[in-house]
Amino acid sequence: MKFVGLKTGIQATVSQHKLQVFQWTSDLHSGSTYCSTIVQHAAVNRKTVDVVNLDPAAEYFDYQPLVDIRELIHLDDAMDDADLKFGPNGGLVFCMEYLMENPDWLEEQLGDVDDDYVLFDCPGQIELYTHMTVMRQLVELLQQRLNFRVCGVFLVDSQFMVDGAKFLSGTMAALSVMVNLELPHINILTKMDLLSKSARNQLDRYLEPDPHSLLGDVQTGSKWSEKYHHLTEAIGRLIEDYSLVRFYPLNIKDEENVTDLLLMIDNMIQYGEEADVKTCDFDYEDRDDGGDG
Ligand SMILES: Nc1nc2c(ncn2[C@@H]2O[C@H](COP(=O)(O)OP(=O)(O)O)[C@@H](O)[C@H]2O)c(=O)[nH]1
Ligand SMILES: [Mg+2]
Repeated sequence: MKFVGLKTGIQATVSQHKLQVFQWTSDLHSGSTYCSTIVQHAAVNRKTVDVVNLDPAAEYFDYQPLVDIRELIHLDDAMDDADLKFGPNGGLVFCMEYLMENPDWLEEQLGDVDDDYVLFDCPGQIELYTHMTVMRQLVELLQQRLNFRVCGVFLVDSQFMVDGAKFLSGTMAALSVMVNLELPHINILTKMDLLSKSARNQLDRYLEPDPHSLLGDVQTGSKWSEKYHHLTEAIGRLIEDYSLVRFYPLNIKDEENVTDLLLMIDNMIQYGEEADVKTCDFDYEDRDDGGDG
């Protein structure tokens, strides 16, 4: 097996039957670290995970990319062009659309990815995932033309989730992405290693969200929160009643934590289900114990 995957991310695998997984993460700065963590973790377990860099503005990452969008187009190409004159956000969207206009390039660069497990390290701009169509087109390309099995991995910085209002807004962002992409999806809280003990305790209260507990935190006594109290309450209840959004806290320094996460993703994309059982020949030592066995 080989594997394919993404940051604001996509994780994808391919099997002999052209099963592929796509891991995809939208986040506030953790995506490339996530990808290299998974690559290193896989290597320790003697598995190969490839990473495709899809961030046209990437300056640094700690893995050897299988494919790098910057070889097709760099953000600077869109921003420096005298005719295009894009700023950073428009330029980024232009680059992603340019990629979608060149699917042959991506296919050729990926090469023969049968059985591969690939991470697609995506740019972090959230609008690409919440309401634009370009990432959805990319997912469709991977699924339909390249036969990947794709899973969206949405990375949210845990440091931005430790108060009630921020947690609600992070949850709504995750929900928008889930609805827009219609993919098997996992939400990850990153940088758990950086949280203080009290912040971690605060966050724990939200991981099994109790809308009353959230609301208690959101009510600041401001005019705004009084006015929209019922709306906030309704959103909290909706999220809880329908188990719409869950978060997986990830500490990249905890091997077991990473293993559990990968197992969860493997289950979602049914990775390994078609793998053959490995057989191994043993040389049994001659036993001359004279027994009857
Ligand atoms: N301690 C810690 N630092 C992290 C973690 N994830 C990212 N960082 C740091 O945050 C910065 C940005 O991370 P990066 O993965 O490049 O973000 P990207 O822009 O989304 O690709 C880097 O300095 C990383 O070392 C994490 O889980 N723990
Ligand atoms: Mg990056």
